[in-house]
Amino acid sequence: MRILFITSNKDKFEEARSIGKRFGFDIEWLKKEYEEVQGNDLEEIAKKSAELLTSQIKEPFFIEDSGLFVDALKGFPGPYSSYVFKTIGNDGILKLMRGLDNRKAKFVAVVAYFDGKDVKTFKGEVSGEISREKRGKGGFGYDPIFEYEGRTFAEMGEEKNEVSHRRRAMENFFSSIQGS
Ligand code: ITT
Repeated sequence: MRILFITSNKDKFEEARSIGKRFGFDIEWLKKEYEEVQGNDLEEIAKKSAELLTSQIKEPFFIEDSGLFVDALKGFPGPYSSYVFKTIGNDGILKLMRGLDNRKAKFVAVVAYFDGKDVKTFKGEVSGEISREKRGKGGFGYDPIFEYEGRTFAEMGEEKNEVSHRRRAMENFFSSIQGS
């Protein structure tokens, strides 16, 4: 089955395509920057942003909104992950975390799918830790500082797609549409 993924982020698309392939879905990229509604809750942001897009895109599509939530920073950058990455970036996060022993963090992804009629959301989460320094050459965004079972996502290559927040959200999404 072919499904349209709307995102401006090529890395997100590549990962989604690779995950989709494992489940027999052919993910097609519609490269587009869309208006992201503001808010504190990823699920609500994804749902409302997809609903806004339905005025332009009439066929079924999905978007996906992700965020990094750091325990010791009370969930920051969370829904502001995109802005924070563009401004202070990984070095800024590492600086904020200097001297902190609680390194716990999670990545959350929410897929919002428009089936031609309604928008439904599917969530995926992965727990890990913020590393003490950037490590690894793969991945994108916060991958060099997000550690999962001893390796950063940037050190995991394709294995990231077996355990990531994106994988988990997409797995929930695929299993819900598989039977329909
Ligand atoms: P679209 O909204 O156009 O899809 P985006 O890059 O703005 O693209 P998000 O809002 O979902 O995507 O991403 C928020 C930030 O989190 C952004 O800076 C990404 O680089 C980062 N991010 C998302 N998924 C990630 C992942 O799997 N690994 C590392 N960083 C990630």
